[in-house]
Amino acid sequence: MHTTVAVVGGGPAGLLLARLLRLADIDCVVLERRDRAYVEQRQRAGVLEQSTVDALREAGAAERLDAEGLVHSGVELRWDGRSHRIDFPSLTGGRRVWVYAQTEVVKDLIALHRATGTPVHFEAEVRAVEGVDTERPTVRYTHRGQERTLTCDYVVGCDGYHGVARTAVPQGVRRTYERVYPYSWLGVTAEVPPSCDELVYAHSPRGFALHSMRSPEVSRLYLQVPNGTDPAHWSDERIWDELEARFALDGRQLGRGPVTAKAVLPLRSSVTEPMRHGRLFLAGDAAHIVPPTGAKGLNLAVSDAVVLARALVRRRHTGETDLLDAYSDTCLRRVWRAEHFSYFMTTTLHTDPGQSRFDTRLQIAQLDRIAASPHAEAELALNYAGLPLP
Ligand code: FAS
Ligand code: PHB
Repeated sequence: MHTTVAVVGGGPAGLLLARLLRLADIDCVVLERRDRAYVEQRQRAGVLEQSTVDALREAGAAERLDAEGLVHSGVELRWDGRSHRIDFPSLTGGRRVWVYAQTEVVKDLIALHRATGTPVHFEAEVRAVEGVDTERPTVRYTHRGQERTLTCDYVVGCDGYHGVARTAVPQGVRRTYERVYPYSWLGVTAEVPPSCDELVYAHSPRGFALHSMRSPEVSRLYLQVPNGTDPAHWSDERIWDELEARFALDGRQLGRGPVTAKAVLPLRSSVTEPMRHGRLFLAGDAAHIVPPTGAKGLNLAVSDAVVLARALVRRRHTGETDLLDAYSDTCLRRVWRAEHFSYFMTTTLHTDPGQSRFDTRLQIAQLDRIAASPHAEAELALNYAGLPLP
């Protein structure tokens, strides 16, 4: 088989890229190693920044998002017995965020591909990406037990942190920057109405906690736990007791209900440069990972897909490769901004097991500053609601 663009990975980056290429009549094939059910139910991100919502609308993939997504105009910070709400529109010129789970974004994109016939092959595991320095790269994969080969004009690695595409960038060319955090998140889904209208990020001597949601009936919560934590050691009662202690909701009880899912997520920052080598492009988690404290992971994947699609369309329509040649630098400027913001939110709000009382006072001083300074507040709001696409 031959196609113009071979897309490795059927997560948000790969599925949106394929949708944008389809709209521009550029043929592509998506190869996804998992089955559709697995990809559609995999619990991940929950917050879409303004640019992501705009991009999904332009891709014709936002009908359900606009009908069911929860529009949020701010977030609440809690620390040292204090609470402060950050308003987005007034600080960002009208930008907001939407709470709409990544699982739903993926379902919406897959439904569009099934309706329009874009070849998205599930249970198709890519084994190797070769010839990226030639004009005809080759992707070798297995599909339902059969060894197969796909040649293409361009190959895009959208295969996440554990994917293979990144390894097609020669060792001597590839630069990796990485930081592993000394704590993880226990992510919890519970059949109980959220106890708050907007997200609450809590700094506590007991550890970080985040109250998010999936719908008016379903809460999504996170709490900082030691690396290597076994979720089986966290009963529903222990989860709710610990969350209540960390949120310290003055007088307000945290609504409790059955926990329907719980999993431990290690926190990591990672960037692979360059995001392009020859005919190979990297997008999304295949190129960069952020700790989810800043809610940037999914949004960066969308941004990469939009920038790359724009470049491939320009190449198709004009023969110009200037946007393709600038792809890596264009994306990395936004990636590193998001990396810093995610690092800032993580290190300001989490209690490192070994941190001193001095470190804790610095965190409290930083949070006090955000509450006291419209400039510090605006910097957080602009980063959280998301900067305009490049
Ligand atoms: P993805 O990892 O979503 O998709 C990559 C796809 O490639 C997968 O479907 C995989 O099966 C496929 N693949 C891998 N190797 C392949 C191969 N060899 N052949 C074919 N296919 C292959 N972000 C937030 O903003 N908030 C959160 O709360 C949050 N929680 C997260 C929890 C977890 C457990 C993880 C891992 C990530 C979380 N993230 C969160 C980040 C997450 O949302 C990612 O940023 C987002 O999924 C990135 O999308 P993609 O780049 O498409 O990568
Ligand atoms: C989520 O709802 O899953 C979520 C929201 C905000 C974050 C991380 C996760 O920072």
